[in-house]
Amino acid sequence: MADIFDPVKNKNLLVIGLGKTGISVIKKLLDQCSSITGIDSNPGLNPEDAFNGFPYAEHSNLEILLGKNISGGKEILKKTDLVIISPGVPGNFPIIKLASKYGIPIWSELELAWRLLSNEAQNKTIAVTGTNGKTTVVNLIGKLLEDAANNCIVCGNVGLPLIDTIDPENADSDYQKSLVRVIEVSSFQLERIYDFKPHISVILNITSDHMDRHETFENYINLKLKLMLNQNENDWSIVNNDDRNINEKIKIILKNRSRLPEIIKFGLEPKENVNLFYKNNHIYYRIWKNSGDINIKNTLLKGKHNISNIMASVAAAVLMGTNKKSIKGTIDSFKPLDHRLEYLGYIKGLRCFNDSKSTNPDATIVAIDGFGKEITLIMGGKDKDMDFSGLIPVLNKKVKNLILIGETSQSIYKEVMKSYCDYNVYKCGTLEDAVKKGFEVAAPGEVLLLSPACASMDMFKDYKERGNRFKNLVFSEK
Ligand code: UMA
Repeated sequence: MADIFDPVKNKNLLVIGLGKTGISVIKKLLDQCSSITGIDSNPGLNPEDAFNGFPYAEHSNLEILLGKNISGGKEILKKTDLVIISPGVPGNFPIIKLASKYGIPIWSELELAWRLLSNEAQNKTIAVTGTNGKTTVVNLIGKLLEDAANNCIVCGNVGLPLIDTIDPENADSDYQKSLVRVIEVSSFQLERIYDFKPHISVILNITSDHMDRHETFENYINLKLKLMLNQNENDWSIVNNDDRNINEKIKIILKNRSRLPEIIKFGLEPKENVNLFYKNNHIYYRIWKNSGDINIKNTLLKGKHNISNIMASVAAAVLMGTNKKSIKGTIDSFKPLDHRLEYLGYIKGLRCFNDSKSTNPDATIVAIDGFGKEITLIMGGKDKDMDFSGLIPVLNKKVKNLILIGETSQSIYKEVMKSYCDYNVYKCGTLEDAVKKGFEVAAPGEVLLLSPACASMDMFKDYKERGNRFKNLVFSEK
C-alpha cells in the first residue's frame, strides 16, 4: 500500500515561517523527512513557545534559524529538495527568490497537505474563497453537513491548517475515510498551489484586498479564481452571479478550457441563468436533479451579503446530498460568528456592535448598509495599500461621527477631507481613546460600531484580539 508520506519521504525540507502553519508542517513531517530546516525572520521568536510542548529539541534532523537576514541562504538551499512556505510570507522573501532561481519546488501548505490526502479524501473536499464571508460560509457549510449526520471538519485559513486534519495512523478508520474537509482558502495560500483541486469550489465575491501583497487587483482576481482552475467535469464550482469581477473572468476561463467543472450560480434576483435565487424570504434552488425552496425568514444572519452566503452554503449542502428539512433547521439555528457585526447590547444609551472581522473597505460598506444615518464608526488599522475611494461616499449616508485609529488613520483622513463630508472626524492614538470618544460624541439611541475596513496587525495580534479588546472596553462602560 502506498505510504501517504511518499511525496516528502526522505527529502530535505525548508519550512519558511514558524507560525501556526510552519509548526504544524514540521510536527507532521519530522519523522518522515531526512531533515527539516525551519526559518523565521523574527529574531525574537521563542521556539519553546512556538512548539508548545512538542519535543522539537530531541530531533537531531531539525534545525531552526531565526533573524531578519537569515545568512547562508545558498548553503541552506544546497541541501533543500522542497520548500514549504507559510501564507504570510511574501514571494519576494530573499531565500524564496533564490530557491525559484535554483528551480527548487516551492509549495504552500495547502498544496503539501493536498498531496498527502488519498484520492478518496480529495474527493470529499469543499474549498471556499472570496474577499468577504469565507469564514461564515465554511462554518455554515460545516454545520449543515454535521446536522445531516456527516463527519466533517472546518479548516484552512479559518485557523486550522489542512495538514492538521490528516491522521496517518488512522487513515483507514471509518472516520477519516468519511471525513468531509471544508477548507477556507485565502489568496495567500493560492499563490503556490499546483495540483490542489477541490471537489466543490465556492467563490463568494472579489473586491479589493491585500493590495500590498498582490500589487494589482487583476493579480488578486486571478489568484482567487485559481481555486477552480484544476477542476474538471467531475467537480462543481459554486459562483456568485452578482459579482461582476467573478462573472467576467469566469467567461474567459470557460472559453479557453476544455475540461471544466459544472458551474452552479447563485444570485439575489430571480434570473434564468442562476441555479439559486432569493425572493420573499425564500431561497429557490435548482441544482442538478434537485429543486425546491427554503424559507430563511428566521435566520439570524442579517443583510443581503448574508443571503448570498446562505445561498452558497445551501448549494454545497445540496450537492453533498443534504435534505431540505435538515437545511432549514440548520439555517434557523445558525448563529452569526463573533466579530462579524456582533451585537454587544444597549450600553450607556448606545447600540454597540463589534465588526472587527471587517479587514477591507467592502466589508465595512456591507456592515453599515443596514443602518440609518446614526453611526459613530471606529475605523482604521494596518496599511495594506488599500483603496478607500469606494467607501468614502458611503460614509456620508450612514455616519455621524468617524473615529480613526491605526496606521491608515492619516490616509483615510486625507481621503475624507478631499470629499464633501457632513460628519465629525476624530483621530485617536489607541482603541481605548477611540471607544471613550465614541461614548462622548454619539447621541442616545444611536449606534457605536467598530468596523475597521483594515487588518489589525499594526496594533493587535489579529482581528480577534482587536474585537475582544473592543468588547471589554465597551462592557467596562456599563
Ligand atoms: N514571517 C517571516 N517572514 C515574513 C513574514 C512572516 O518569517 O516575511 C513569519 C512570522 O515571523 C511568523 C510566521 O511567519 O512567525 C507567521 O506565518 P503566517 O503569517 O503565515 O501565519 P500563520 O500563523 O502560519 O497563519 C496562517 C494564516 N496567516 C496569514 O495568512 C497571514 C492564518 O490566517 C491561518 O489561520 C493559518 O495560517 C492556518 O491556516 C489568518 C489571516 O490573517 C487568519 N489570513 C489572511 C486573511 O484572512 O485576510 C489571509
